[in-house]
Amino acid sequence: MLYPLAGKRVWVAGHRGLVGSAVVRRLQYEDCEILTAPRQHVDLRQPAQVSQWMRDARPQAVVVAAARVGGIHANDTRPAEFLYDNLMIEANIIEAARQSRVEKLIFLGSSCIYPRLAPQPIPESALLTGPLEPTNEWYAIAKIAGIKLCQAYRKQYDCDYISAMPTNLYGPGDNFDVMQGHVIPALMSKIHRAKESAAETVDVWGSGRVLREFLYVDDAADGIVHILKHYSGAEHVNLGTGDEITIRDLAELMTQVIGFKGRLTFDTSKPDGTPRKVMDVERLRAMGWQAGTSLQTGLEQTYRWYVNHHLAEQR
Ligand code: GFB
Repeated sequence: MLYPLAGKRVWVAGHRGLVGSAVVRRLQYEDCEILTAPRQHVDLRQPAQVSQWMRDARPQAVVVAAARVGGIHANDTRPAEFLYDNLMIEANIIEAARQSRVEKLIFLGSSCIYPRLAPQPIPESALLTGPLEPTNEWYAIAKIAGIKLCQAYRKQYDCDYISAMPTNLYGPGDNFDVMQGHVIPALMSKIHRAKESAAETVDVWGSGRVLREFLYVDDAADGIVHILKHYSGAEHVNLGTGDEITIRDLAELMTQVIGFKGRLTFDTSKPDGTPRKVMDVERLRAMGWQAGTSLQTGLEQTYRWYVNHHLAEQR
């Protein structure tokens, strides 16, 4: 192991989000001290607040899980927020980490950093080899800048900062808003409501023919901790399952999990986004890690959380 976490002070930036909260859950199994920054005191887009927090908290390792995120519609309609907020968050954390001599930092990006028509499965080497998918190029550019910041700080300052690129994530703690969320939480809300109101149809965006890869968030957190401990290199590492499914098959699987008996309709006035996006995960497998939760099990666990926590808290 290159970087044992035992006895370390580890800051999870973005601890209330989907990924950050899962990383906090996962780190409880390491013998480390978990640090989280209260949102009301630290706006991660403000450089002075971030460096002050870092000086006070003195983390030795940092997981950059904080980001402005959302599904295809949110990305497509709020480009300035997705570009500005993500650039500021990552630049502030990485520079403050250097100032405070953080030993190890892992920056989290996304599979949308790759060209729209990248070879499939997508190897890490496909970065910056072609044009991006227009619906999420703003987010992608910010995440590519994050990878480059880690590489630049490694090259110029010898900082052990690494990057991991998770594929589309889902699970407990996701954003279930039907307009802003990603496909799994948005469809879960829609299909559940359709079941409750005995509606006959559910509207699925796009053609349903595009392919996506999905990783359960607790698997993602396990992979992130594995990479943090075992990897120290300039190139980013893909984090996924290597499996893919069409949006139609995903939606059908979700109707079974949720118990909805009606029909699916496809709204082709909504964007499809990238036609296909499955990661080449050989580098991660060579490090001795692979995902353990099947899509069916992950969806069942997410649905249970949605009903027992998300809906229960709204009542
Ligand atoms: O998850 P999603 O919003 O993001 O959409 P991307 C995936 C696919 O599901 C698209 C379709 O083809 C959508 O048209 N889809 C079907 C739906 N029904 C729905 C629905 O009700 N809601 C949503 N949201 N989609 C994101 C990027 O791209 O991937 C982010 O925008 C990020 O920046 C993330 O990189 C990993 O997979 O297209």
